[in-house]
Amino acid sequence: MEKIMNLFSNPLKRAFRSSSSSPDLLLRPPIFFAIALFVITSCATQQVPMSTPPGGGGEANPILKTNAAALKNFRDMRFGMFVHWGPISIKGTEIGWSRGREIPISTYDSLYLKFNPVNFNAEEWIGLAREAGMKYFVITSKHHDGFALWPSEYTDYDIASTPYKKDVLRDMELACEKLGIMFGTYHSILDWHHPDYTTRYGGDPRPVDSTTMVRYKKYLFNQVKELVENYHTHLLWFDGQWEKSWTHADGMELYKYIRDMNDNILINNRVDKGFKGMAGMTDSIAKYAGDYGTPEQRIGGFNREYPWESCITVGDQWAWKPNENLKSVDEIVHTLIKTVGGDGNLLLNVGPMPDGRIEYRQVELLKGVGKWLKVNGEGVYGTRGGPFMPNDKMASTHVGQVIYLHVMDKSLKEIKLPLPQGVKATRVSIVGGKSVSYDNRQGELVIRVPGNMPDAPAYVLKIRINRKADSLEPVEVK
Ligand code: H79
Repeated sequence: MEKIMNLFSNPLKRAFRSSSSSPDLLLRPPIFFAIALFVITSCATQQVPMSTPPGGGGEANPILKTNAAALKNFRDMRFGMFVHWGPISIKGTEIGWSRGREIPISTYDSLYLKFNPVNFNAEEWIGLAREAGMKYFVITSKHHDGFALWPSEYTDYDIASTPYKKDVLRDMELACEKLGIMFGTYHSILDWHHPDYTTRYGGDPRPVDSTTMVRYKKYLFNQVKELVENYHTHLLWFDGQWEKSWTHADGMELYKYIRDMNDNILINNRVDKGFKGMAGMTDSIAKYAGDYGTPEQRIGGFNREYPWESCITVGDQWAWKPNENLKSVDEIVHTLIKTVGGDGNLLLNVGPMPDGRIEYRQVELLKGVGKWLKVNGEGVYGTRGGPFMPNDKMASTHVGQVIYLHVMDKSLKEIKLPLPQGVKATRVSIVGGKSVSYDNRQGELVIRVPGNMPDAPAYVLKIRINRKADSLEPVEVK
């Protein structure tokens, strides 16, 4: 975003500087201003294209399109922190899913009476997200277990009824605002705890009455309104839309309800029924509501048409699990590279402990990713994926006339990249460092990798070419 803002504001600054430093400003003919205005507006429109995104409110709301500016901002951020947290962290089993399975329902539903995260410090969490190079934050305001992480007017099954009592969601919202991280909320549509929700799970014996879904929807909409109006959530990450209790019409209605309250909010595709399987994309974007696709526990396929974000855990589980197997810094960086190389965002999940702290091992892991991004973030933020499609050795991103080649396979001595006729490199360097030697050959660019590359999960080559990189068709590299 910073980069884009700079591109956007530089011509303005230049124009204002040259005019304000001139004593004869008022004597200049109007043509000067006309030219200046033309330069400003044409630069701005060239640098920040605002084409109509494909998503929106679904077939019931054909003119309600995804907010293009909000989507662009979201895509430019590329990397966010997902947090799954609640009373279940006391048991260390999976949030939502372990209710009535590993943990008996009555035990699960009483855990909140012991939830007392005395070491919780929102600024530590958000500060860690920032140090990891993340630009946005999404917290489970409510998971499938129905517990509300804020003092909700509409239920007593919430943070206010715990021994801790304090409004942790408010703290997170304020910490995000203070530290410049976008605040978002994960909210489960299904609610296996609520009496009016009409699908039961985990052997829950309560009878269902299909007419009560009307009441449940009211409850859900009211809680969403609290998140929008009282907590200023910028992103609603819905989940649990797949059960028969929730319909396509309900999805479109909820999408419109939110956009009518605040047009800048982004809403994922799980608000509606278009989301199919964990590949996470929407079948018919015009039919179903949602602004972007949500591949889960996998890197999405290369796709520059429909925006997407992969959500992936640092360990095996969404909520905290003691002694969990964690991924390595290399694995996370490679996952990020392949994701942005496919033109997606990465929402990396951590599960804090029941006392409110994030486990030391997870902290170290995130800091390691941040260290890499501090050097190489130029090739991540504000970029788009391609033209070289991601594989296990490398992935690419681009901005303007620059292609960033993220190389994960450090054994490569020479890299051959296919380029169309007439497209040539004019400079190749290591991001933040020295030039690299290369040859423009017939239909390919050959880069000779220097011997002493930095010891990092990947290195990034900055390849300047003689035209805009988004004019190149995506291509596979061997
Ligand atoms: O909130 C996280 C998951 O709880 C939720 N979406 C992410 C963001 C989710 N929705 N669907 N699924 C997860 C797939 C369900 C997988 C399951 Fe299992 C297999 C449920 C029970 C067995 C693995 C083990 C996941 C939960 C327990």
